Amino acid sequence: MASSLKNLSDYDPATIPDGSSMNIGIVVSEWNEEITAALLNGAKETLKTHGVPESQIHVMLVPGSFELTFGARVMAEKHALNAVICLGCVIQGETRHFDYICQGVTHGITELNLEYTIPFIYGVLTTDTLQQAQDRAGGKHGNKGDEAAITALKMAALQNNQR
Ligand code: DLZ
Repeated sequence: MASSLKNLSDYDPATIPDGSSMNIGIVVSEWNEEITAALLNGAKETLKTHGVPESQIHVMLVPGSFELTFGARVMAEKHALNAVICLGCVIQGETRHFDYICQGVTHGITELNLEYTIPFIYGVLTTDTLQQAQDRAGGKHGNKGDEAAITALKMAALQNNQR
């Protein structure tokens, strides 16, 4: 199976760090809300499954995926966090907007990872169709929100272990 088609919710629970002492930010785009709400739900449930209390999960909404970078920066400045998860969904339309938004948010999140000492996780779906997004937001390919939450826990633990 192509790696891009692996089930995004598949992981070995034994390898996931305990999140009970972690504070995690989640920034969510309101564009394609049906999809991003499912990503948010997946991320929150996965964090809670691995011990992060609801009170230590901080959620912020932003208008679109392009705004995820700024939202994540505000989140990092406002709370003492171990990681920030960025969730969005960009669907290819008939305009070049898709390319610009994808490039902008990818570059922005990369910059945050270089600038700050906590990890910023890329949980943005970039698909050709709504169906492909649905398949990756709790559908037949799992949920990218789950994958982003697992990545956040692993990266936060990696950083803690280096201190
Ligand atoms: C403008 C726009 C378009 C056309 N498509 C999407 C999309 O598929 N997914 C998404 O998250 N946001 C989209 N946006 C909004 C931009 O991300 C941004 O909010 C606006 O360009 C304002 O900066």
